[in-house]
Amino acid sequence: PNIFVFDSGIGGMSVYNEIRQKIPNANYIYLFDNQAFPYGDKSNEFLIERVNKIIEKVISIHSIDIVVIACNTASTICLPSLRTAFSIPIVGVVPAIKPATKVTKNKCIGLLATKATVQREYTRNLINEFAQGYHIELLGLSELALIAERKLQGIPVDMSELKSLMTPWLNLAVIPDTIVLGCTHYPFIRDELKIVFPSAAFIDSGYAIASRVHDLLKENFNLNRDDHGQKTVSLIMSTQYNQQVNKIIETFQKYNIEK
Ligand code: DGN
Repeated sequence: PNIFVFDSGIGGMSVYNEIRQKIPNANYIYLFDNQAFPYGDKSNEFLIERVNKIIEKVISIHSIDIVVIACNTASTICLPSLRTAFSIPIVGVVPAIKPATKVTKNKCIGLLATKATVQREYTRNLINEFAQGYHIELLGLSELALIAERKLQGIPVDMSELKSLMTPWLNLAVIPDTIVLGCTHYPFIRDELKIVFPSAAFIDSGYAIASRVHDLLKENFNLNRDDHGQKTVSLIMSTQYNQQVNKIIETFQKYNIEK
């Protein structure tokens, strides 16, 4: 199968890595929409139009079997309209609220995401549907995705900056014991976040998304790992060329991904 994964930046790579582990015998196309980074600051209308255009364009050039919007900010606003506009399967990434309720002991869950994601009706509905009886602390930050992007480009995370960004939670009477990484960039700074919240469990959506993609594809494709030893071919695309693009491609290569 041909799997198209995209995000505003490198965040979707955390999702891509999970899918690739689950489905090694597939062709992957990864697009980072760096021209419009960060999605977290964009209007709903902009994002809906942008994501529509990207999918339309890519599926008109490449034969794609499934689209993965590896971005919570885009998924929580675009999914409903995309599903009516396109007939190919589209999988989105949304905050893992439900899994977090299975993990928390003190019933206090933190949702860390972009400002846009924490404000979305979609997110509110997820909380109402799956987390009744739990206390949910929301923290929407625009800086964290950039900190993760920088880390993957070799710039270490400034721990005092990270700690000060987390002050609202560090000052709480009850600190969340389970933190949902509601932005696909954040798994890349999980280690640093663990230093700030040493006893918290961190939950991201990567594994669940990989399973969903697998389930949707297995109807039409033989995804058996030992099947035919087909080599994974990855095509990496960006929407703008700048100096960071080469860095990002280097990062992909570190993950053994072909150009
Ligand atoms: N990686 C995106 C997400 O999961 O929300 C957003 C990153 C961004 O563009 N700010």
